[in-house]
Amino acid sequence: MTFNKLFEEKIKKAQSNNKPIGKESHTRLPSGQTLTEKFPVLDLGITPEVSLNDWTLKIFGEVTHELEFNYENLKSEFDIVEDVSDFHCVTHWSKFDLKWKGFRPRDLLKLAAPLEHAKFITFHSYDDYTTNLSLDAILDDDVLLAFEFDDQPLTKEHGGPVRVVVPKRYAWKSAKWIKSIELHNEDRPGFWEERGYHNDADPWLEQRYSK
Ligand SMILES: Nc1nc2c(c(=O)[nH]1)N[C@H]1C(S)=C(S)[C@@H](COP(=O)(O)O)O[C@H]1N2
Ligand SMILES: [Mo]
Repeated sequence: MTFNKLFEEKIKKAQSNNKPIGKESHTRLPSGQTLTEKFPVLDLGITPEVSLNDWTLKIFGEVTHELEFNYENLKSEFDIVEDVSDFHCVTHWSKFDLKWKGFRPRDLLKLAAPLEHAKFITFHSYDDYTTNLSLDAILDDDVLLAFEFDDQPLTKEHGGPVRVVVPKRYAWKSAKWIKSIELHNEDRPGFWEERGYHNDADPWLEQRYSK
């Protein structure tokens, strides 16, 4: 079987796997979290100025085809999907029912055709922020490259023109101002992961900090 087939099977599995990863049954609000109505802004304090017209996204590293997209390419090649999901920040606030619209990274990755040993990714952002995940973690239905929030263009405070949303992990894994996705065969800690945050960041397992 070629790896493309294997990768497509991974995606199929991800499609039927929409539960939080930590627990089979769980409360909607993970332990240690408090619900907020507001949508706080949290980042390193550098807000990159990138317009949707100038924005590009690269996929590089352990892939068969390194690719570069702009918004027009994405719109003409991939489905635009809407998803409503919850958001859990490690600083203990959670927000329910955030309405995102965007592209699925797995659709882009399929075109890039990850090499067989590529098991990990790094999101690189325009503010030089990075965060890492397993490749599997970003194949789920609810993982988006979002350009709209609440039916409006994503504001730059929240990561516009385009950010990542990974609802099943603490929010620091949801890279704002996404610039590129790098695939690796070995895991590489990102900005917060190097500074003591947990590598996996499952809110239902309270994976806040590494020991
Ligand atoms: N590029 C980038 N993405 C980032 C961050 C950052 O500093 N830079 N901060 C992370 C953290 S710690 C959190 S809690 C969420 C916050 O997203 P929000 O500002 O939209 O609430 O973005 C994450 N994504
Ligand atoms: Mo955060």
